Amino acid sequence: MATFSPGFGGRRRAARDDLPPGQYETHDFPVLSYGPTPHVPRDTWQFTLTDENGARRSWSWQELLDLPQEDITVDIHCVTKWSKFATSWRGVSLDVLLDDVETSADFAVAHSYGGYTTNLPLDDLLDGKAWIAHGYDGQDLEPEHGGPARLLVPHLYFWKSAKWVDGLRLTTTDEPGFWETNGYHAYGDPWREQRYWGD
Ligand SMILES: Nc1nc2c(c(=O)[nH]1)N[C@H]1C(S)=C(S)[C@@H](COP(=O)(O)O)O[C@H]1N2
Ligand SMILES: [Mo]
Repeated sequence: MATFSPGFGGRRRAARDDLPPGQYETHDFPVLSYGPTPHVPRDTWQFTLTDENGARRSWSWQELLDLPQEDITVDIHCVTKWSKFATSWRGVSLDVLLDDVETSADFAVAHSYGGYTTNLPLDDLLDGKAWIAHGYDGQDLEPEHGGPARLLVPHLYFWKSAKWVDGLRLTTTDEPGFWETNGYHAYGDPWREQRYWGD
C-alpha cells in the first residue's frame, strides 16, 4: 500500500496516484468547523428526509441503528489541501434511507444541527457513494468530527460531508449551501480541483 522511496532529507513518500491535484497527505485528523460544536443527545437526535413537496420522513437514533450497517474505508480530501488515506467509518448507506423514496428531485441540501448546509446532486448520494456515519476507527464518532452522526461523501471535497447532520431536503434546482454561497464550488470534485467559483 504505502510506498516509500529514499530521498534527500530522509524518508519520503513517493508521489501517489491516489492523491488529487494540489493535495498533501496528513496522518492527523484536523478539525474544521465553522462555529461551535453542537452537543446533540442521542435520545433526541433525529434525521429528517424532506421531499420536494414537503413530505417528511424521520428516523430516531435507534431506528438508524436498526438499519443495515456498513463499514467503510475511504480517502478524504479537504479543500484546505489535506488528504487522509484509508479512514474507517461505520454508518448507514444513503441508498437505504432513500430506498423507497419516489422523487423527481435531482438535488439535495444536507442540513445540520447548528445550521450548516451543503448542496449535492442526488445521484452523488446514491449507489454506494454516501453514508450517514456514526462510527470512526471503531469508536463512536466524536462531537468535534460530527458526532452523533455526519454525512460522509468521500468522492467530493470534505466540506460536503456535513457534520451533525439532521436531514436532507430534496430539491428540483441546485440550491447553494453555506460554503457554496461563500465562494466554494457548487460541486467540489477534488480530482478536477473544483475548489472555488469558476474552477
Ligand atoms: N456542520 C458542519 N459540517 C461541516 C463543517 C462545518 O463547519 N459544519 N465543515 C466542513 C469542512 S470545510 C470540512 S473539511 C469537514 C471537516 O471535518 P472534520 O472536522 O471531521 O475534519 O467538515 C465539513 N462539515
Ligand atoms: Mo474543508
